[in-house]
Amino acid sequence: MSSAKYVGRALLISAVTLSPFATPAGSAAVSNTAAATAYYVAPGGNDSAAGTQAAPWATIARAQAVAQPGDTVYFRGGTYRYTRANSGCTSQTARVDAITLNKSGSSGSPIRYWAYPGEKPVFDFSGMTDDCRIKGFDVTGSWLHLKGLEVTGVRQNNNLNHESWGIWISGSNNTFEQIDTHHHMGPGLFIQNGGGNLVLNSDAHDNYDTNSSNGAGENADGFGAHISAGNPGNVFRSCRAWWNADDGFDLISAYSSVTIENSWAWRNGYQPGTTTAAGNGTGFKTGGYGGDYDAGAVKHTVRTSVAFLNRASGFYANHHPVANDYFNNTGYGNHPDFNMLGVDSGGAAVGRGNLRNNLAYTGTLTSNMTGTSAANNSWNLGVALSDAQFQSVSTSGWDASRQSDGSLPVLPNLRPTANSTLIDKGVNVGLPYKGQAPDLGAFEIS
Ligand SMILES: [Ca+2]
Ligand SMILES: [Ca+2]
Ligand SMILES: [Ca+2]
Repeated sequence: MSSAKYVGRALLISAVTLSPFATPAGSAAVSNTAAATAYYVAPGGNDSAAGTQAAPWATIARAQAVAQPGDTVYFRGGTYRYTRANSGCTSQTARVDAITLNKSGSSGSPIRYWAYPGEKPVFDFSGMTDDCRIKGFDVTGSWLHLKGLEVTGVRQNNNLNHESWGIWISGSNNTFEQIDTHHHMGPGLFIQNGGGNLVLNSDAHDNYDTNSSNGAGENADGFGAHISAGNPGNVFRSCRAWWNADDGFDLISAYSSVTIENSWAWRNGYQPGTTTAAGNGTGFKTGGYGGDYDAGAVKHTVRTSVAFLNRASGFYANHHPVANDYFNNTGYGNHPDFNMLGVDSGGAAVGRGNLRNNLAYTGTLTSNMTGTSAANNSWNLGVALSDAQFQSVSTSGWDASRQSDGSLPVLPNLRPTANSTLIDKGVNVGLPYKGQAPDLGAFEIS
């Protein structure tokens, strides 16, 4: 135990020791710290208090100053309002943070910032007046685990910049779980750098950058990763993105491979809640480097995901120079459902993508397929498609409440019937399946 740690704990002798959550599997062998501690933060708390359940702090900044790897900070329900950043704007194009998480946990002993079970802490940045770019959460630390937090309202208070950001990440090996990030003037969650970050069971919606210098709506994606080389292992799993003014998921300018799986994107590219066009409007924008060939291009993977009613493409290669893997996805009513527009080393347009077991239904199904590797997709097989092949083709209800563990709701929407022509028409791509072979699309039925 370090002396600094001892001093911190000595000041908090009444803090509750957290035994059930303190020892993740496998941590005992590597742990050299004292028993993990639980701290508490609440609206109306006091940063001069003890940080206990009975006497909670007021701010996450106070909690970070004390928390050590392995500790858990619980946030009680209610709204945490921010009116100014933790530093001043040095210019109108500078960047400031409402919250800076720059203290890391460690492998097997993350620092946890969790909603108190059954409660909903809301971080509301809509009252901030800083006259420059704002990050709601600026996560530069690593081995952190944020869970159950709602993050809303980051503003652009001038029109000199491309965007502000709800959650901005440059650390590694962090987990963002059951995060609801919405109504920002910029992306909901943006991985600028770092590897091994997991975004799990999280939602990003209704983000709209009305004051962007390059056009209203051009930059507010739901989720994005735009990382440099050497940062593998970023994963978006079971996430949803809807009514974002630009794209649902965006991997432009990512130089390390990213995986998106079990995720849904719909109605992106509009002013939220309307059919008025805004930004690019792609469900899953899976790469690209500004339209140019780039020798540093990497392969991304998008699988078991659904895109529907996006203003532009459901799944879009965005001039990517190499073939990404697109396995077992469902596109419905996008423009088109799958657009594999890539670029070759001479700068010419060419199809790029490895597509297996995908399902495209209604509207224009595909474009720019010449040059791709595409087999066992619904359009290759000539599978007869009709609404009757699905339990439902409803495009509403996809934003239903998640299950208690945060996983996606189980809906009939775009899920094949048990006797659908889509059953067992796929080929083994290494994903689990039922029956004789994988089914087509994002949902394995039988
Ligand atoms: Ca855009
Ligand atoms: Ca975008
Ligand atoms: Ca099957």
